[in-house]
Amino acid sequence: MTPAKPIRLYRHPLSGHAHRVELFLSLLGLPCELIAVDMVRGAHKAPDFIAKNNPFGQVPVIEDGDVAIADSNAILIYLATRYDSTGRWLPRDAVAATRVQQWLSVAAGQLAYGPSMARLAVVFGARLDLDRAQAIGRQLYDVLDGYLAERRFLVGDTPTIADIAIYSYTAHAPEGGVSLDPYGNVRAWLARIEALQGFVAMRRSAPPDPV
Ligand SMILES: N[C@@H](CCC(=O)N[C@@H](CS)C(=O)NCC(=O)O)C(=O)O
Repeated sequence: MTPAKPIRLYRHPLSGHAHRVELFLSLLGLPCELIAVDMVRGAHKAPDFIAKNNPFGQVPVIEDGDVAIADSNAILIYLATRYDSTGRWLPRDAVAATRVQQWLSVAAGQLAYGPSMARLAVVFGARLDLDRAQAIGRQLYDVLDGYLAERRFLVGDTPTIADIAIYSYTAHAPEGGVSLDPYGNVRAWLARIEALQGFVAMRRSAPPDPV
């Protein structure tokens, strides 16, 4: 199934949350229109943007016809449920679907409060506890590296939206001073995602100066 009109993705080019949606749209081969949200000028808090089912005024948001959806993980669920007829990206089996959700929770938890926030501090100068964010990142990758030692993807033998949700901020973790050098299994998993047909990268930001 394909949408009648291109899906509109409201995003910022340096947002990993938005990138995970852009990546998944591309992997599914769905037509889309990328719309830049001028976050510097506060366009994400404008009433018309909040009115897109987006109560927190954040990117990303998609519009698919008259359906507007905010929150990157919610968008991944929507796109997989609506457009992936194979059921590969979001398995229907109860246990596999639950395992996917487990990683979506990590994406909204440790990944958001760790590598994503560390990058927010370093790249965008956000005033937050960088040491704590970096420590959460290292704890996350200590676990993830062990988990991936025997696995090609996070759930099952083929990629799911769990991999997409964890990918973007992990690939860009070094920009927040969370090095992936110690984590060979994580780096091999990133490479497997980057080898998928339809992969699109997120623009890199300069890594922090070494301390
Ligand atoms: N839970 C949201 C988080 C999205 C998010 O944090 N977006 C950031 C940009 S990466 C944002 O819009 N920040 C502005 C704000 O929170 O006011 C999701 O998964 O989409």
